[in-house]
Amino acid sequence: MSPSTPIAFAVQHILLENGLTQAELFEYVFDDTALALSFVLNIALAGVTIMGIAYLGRNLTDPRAKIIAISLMLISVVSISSYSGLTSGLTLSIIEMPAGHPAEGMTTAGEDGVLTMWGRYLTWTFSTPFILIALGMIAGSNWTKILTTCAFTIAMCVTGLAAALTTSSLMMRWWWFVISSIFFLVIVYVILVDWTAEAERTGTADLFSTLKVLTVVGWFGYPILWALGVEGFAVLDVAITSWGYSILDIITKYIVTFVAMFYVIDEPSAITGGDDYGTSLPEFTPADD
Ligand code: RET
Repeated sequence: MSPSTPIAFAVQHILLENGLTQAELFEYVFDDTALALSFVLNIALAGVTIMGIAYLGRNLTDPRAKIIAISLMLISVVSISSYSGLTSGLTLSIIEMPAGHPAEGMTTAGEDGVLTMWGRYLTWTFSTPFILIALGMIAGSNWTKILTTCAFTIAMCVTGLAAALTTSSLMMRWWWFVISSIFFLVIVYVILVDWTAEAERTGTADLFSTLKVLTVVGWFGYPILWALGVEGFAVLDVAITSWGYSILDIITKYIVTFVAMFYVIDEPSAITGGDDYGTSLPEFTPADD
């Protein structure tokens, strides 16, 4: 079967090129206790968060409050899958860096190349839209803006994946990084300008400003870590980079989730949609046949 997209082709090519078997990668992860812990801690936290939301949200009745709670839960559903992929060695590869890269010529477990956790970039494609759906709904924004940020975060993550997997040229790796960063700035703009103003009108400004700081500050950490980590200037080693991402994930996912969830469970009027929410013709009662 031929791959349908250039990204799929790149992933397939790199996987075939990678000399280590999945079992060897699995062993490599568990030989490095710090690296393994950075994955396993997140599996545990995602599990606790999923159960926490199920418990806290058990009495929710309002449809809007429920959508927010489900979006929050889906962030951790993606996360537990993402970290299971990394832990099992399924979404890791040893990738040779292009000429001129600071990690050029490095070896990992006897193989030429550096350990690349490409599963992270892939799974952010699925988790970050749920963060933005929850934030946008809390701000009281409209679906045009919410879906715009979702499209841009998907574009940001896929181009970030391309940056990590490009082995042909150093310049092209950074070019992908630049495109991804531009998409990222679109999201930051919507959060800081549009949603901040909308949250003020909606009456959720207090909660939104806490979530905004956690999200914007936390999200800026990812490109900084990418640039400093083994993928970029290689100032930080793989285990430190991995811990960095795991800590950022704790802030941008689990802490954001619980801050939002504790507000939503009271179903304040600034959050709720009422019985007619989602009906195309509110107060329309179908006639009996
Ligand atoms: C990359 C590298 C390319 C440039 C930029 C990046 C930004 C990544 C971000 C990730 C956020 C992830 C979250 C995950 C939670 O599940 C891809 C690192 C701008 C902002 C919040």
